[in-house]
Amino acid sequence: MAQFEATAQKSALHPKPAGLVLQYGTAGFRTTAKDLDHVMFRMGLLAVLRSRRTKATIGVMVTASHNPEGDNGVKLVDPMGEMLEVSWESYATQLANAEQETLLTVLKDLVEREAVNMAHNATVFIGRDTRPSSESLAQAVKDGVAALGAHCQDFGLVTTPQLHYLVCCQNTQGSYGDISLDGYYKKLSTAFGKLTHDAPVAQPLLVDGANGIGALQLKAMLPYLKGRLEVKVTKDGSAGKLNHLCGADYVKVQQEAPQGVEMGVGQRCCSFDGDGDRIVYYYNDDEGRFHLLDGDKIATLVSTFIKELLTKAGLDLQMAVVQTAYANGSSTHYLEDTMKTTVRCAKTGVKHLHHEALQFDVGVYFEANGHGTVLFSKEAEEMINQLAKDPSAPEGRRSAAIQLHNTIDLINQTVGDAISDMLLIEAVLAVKGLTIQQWDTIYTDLPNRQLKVKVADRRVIDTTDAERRATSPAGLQEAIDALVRKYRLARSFVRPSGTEDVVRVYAEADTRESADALAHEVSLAVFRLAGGVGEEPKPLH
Ligand code: 16G
Ligand code: MG
Repeated sequence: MAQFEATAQKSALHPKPAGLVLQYGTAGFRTTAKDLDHVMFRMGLLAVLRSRRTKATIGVMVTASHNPEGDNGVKLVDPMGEMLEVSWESYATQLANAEQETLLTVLKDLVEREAVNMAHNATVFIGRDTRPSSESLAQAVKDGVAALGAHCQDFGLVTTPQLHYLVCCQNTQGSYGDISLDGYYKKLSTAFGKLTHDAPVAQPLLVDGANGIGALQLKAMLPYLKGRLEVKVTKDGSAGKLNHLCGADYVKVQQEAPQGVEMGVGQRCCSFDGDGDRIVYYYNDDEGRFHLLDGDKIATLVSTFIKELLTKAGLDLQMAVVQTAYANGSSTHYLEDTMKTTVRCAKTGVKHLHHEALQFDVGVYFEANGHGTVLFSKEAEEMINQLAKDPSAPEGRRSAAIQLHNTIDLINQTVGDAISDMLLIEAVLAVKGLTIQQWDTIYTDLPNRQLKVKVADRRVIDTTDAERRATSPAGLQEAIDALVRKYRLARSFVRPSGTEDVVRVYAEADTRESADALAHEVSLAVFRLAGGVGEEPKPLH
């Protein structure tokens, strides 16, 4: 235990601001960068223990995703590229919040409870986004890893999904792909080339990189896609702030194009978020109207494509689309009633969707905000690969299986990946010969609005039914139900944010005015019944 004494001493070089208490949120810790140095050091420690416990490499990503540039955060990546196991989140919280004097005890308890063998080798992969604070915070992670005598490999500036990919490659001894960025570029670009081999090259795509790491990584990858895909990258970080008036979250929440981007009429455009794990598409029509194609439209496009291939291949595999309460009602309706697809609703947060998607042979999961991917079970992959290789299979079935095989290679199954999703969408559009306008008309979104309300303590709100209903405070759900009844095709729910100190409100209805009015009225109900602070919410119009 002498090792722990030394570790605790080194942690004094990364002091915790007295009294600061942070919660492990939906996807790790996130707050102003200046409050995170001690958290990073301690997450370095946690990653080492997790690595020893799982006997595998663990990833640590320094990023605050779509948050403002001055924030930062940290996400841990488990052995197969999944997010940190939920049961370890409380260890993370305990470590992050321990005062200097108790850190040693917290460490020892964890090691004992999880029976971590401290003699075991440990490896930690580290990645970071382009925030000015990320480099020194990544250094704090490294100090933590070193303090427990473990080895770390720093991949520098990478997207979150790239780090997930690298961790998965490492722990599968390279069978998921080569353990390098070059391996990532090659795997995806080769699959894209094969999938779109017989399709014409489309008009150029305009990509808003949110002034972040996604832009840098996409640019690095473009040479590999030469002759197959034409991309123009804007908001590439050469001017302008990270996520400021641009990026996937801005476009989705504001329902407008990134500021200062020249979009041609009808031009296909997309936006990444600050760590490259979300994507949304959009275009302006010839009347100057903005059309957003969000995660729901992406899930619809991708699941339809895969379903058609499965049918052509004659493979009887169970496919489902997993959404959250934020999914536009029209998308759920279309998937269930027109496409006859199984749809499931999960709680917000990738870990919940991912978990639900694993229940199916093929699980397509997307949050409306543009985070998502497709998971294929081992058995599904094997069936597809066998058929693709079977010379005696009828040509039509075999070629569909080959296309499915290429699709699997193009998808980053570890986690939602803006670059991989973009290539998948581009491939589907090219193969099916669809324009973005045609894709958009698959169904029409119900007008919707998202608002946030400040309350004294957002934990007073409890939800059930995948966050679609509030069970506390008393009377809130009844109030929402009564408001929803006033409008046509209406739906609304509220939930405490897992990343910000606010309560989120969602509403949709048949018209823009109704959706906005309903969102406002529900905000007022939250403000009054759940301890709102500051000024009462004002109507939108
Ligand atoms: C995190 C989640 C994202 C979710 C969002 C909700 C991951 C990797 N990311 O960014 O999936 O949509 O939180 O934020 O899980 P909220 O709780 O503040 O609404
Ligand atoms: Mg993100």
